[in-house]
Amino acid sequence: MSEQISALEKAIIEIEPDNAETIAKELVEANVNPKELVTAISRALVVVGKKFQDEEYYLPELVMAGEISKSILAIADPILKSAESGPKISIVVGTVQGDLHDLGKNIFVTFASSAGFNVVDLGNDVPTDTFIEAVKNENARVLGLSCLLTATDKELSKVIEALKKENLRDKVMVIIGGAAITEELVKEIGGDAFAPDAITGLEQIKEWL
Ligand code: B12
Repeated sequence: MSEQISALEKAIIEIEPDNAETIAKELVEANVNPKELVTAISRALVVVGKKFQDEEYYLPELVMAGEISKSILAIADPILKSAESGPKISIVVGTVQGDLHDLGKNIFVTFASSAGFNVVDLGNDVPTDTFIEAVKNENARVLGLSCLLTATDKELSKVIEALKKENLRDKVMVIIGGAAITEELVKEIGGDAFAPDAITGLEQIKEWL
């Protein structure tokens, strides 16, 4: 079993979707420990993320690794569901209102889910009220906002102001990513961290919690 786990990690790292799916199916049939499976995906994604940061891998590999992980998680869904135990830390994520870009946010969602977080993905073009409702309902510890258009960056301040108004600002850490975002902007509008990429974002969240 541990050899197969290593083979699965290698297939993700080397971006081999067919191979990864075959191994994942075998592991599920062999009743793999779900925690071991998720940890393996996570470890592989960390390696892929490092390769991306070191410019050994580029965007297509990052996207593909995310897709492969998603399909493995889908294959493993039955055993993952049966293994869910105890309260999980919730992260609410979405792309701000007016912005339809969601590829980067989706990569982050895959990475964070693979790391074992309960990720509530609100999709794209998300109005402020929807973010606020979800933070409340999910008792979220982290709110992840994605924004790729300079035309929609005012939406970020709207969300942060609404969190303050609802007395939620102290309860939730706000991390923001996307092509329109800079560290300075995040500071200026009162966010907690800028995520230049999904892996760095996830590392920051793990540091917080
Ligand atoms: C693909 C794309 C599109 C696709 C989006 C498809 C989709 N489903 O997402 C389509 C064709 C729909 C599109 C439309 C438009 N686009 Co466009 N698009 C892009 C493009 C080429 C790539 C974006 C992308 O997916 N990158 C890949 C992902 C993986 O990277 P990423 O989003 O940055 O995400 C990473 C990090 O930022 C971070 N991250 C992102 N979000 C989050 C969130 C959290 C919580 C965390 C932790 C991390 C994180 O992690 C990710 C992975 O590491 C960019 C160019 C660019 N350089 O970004 C333009 C770009 C963003 N688009 C642009 C524009 C102008 C538009 C349009 C207005 C064009 C038009 N005239 O219609 C429309 C707007 C539509 C709308 N209302 O949203 C401009 C924005 C300019 C600006 N400063 O405002 C850009 C920069 C192109 C340019 N140079 O002009 N676009």
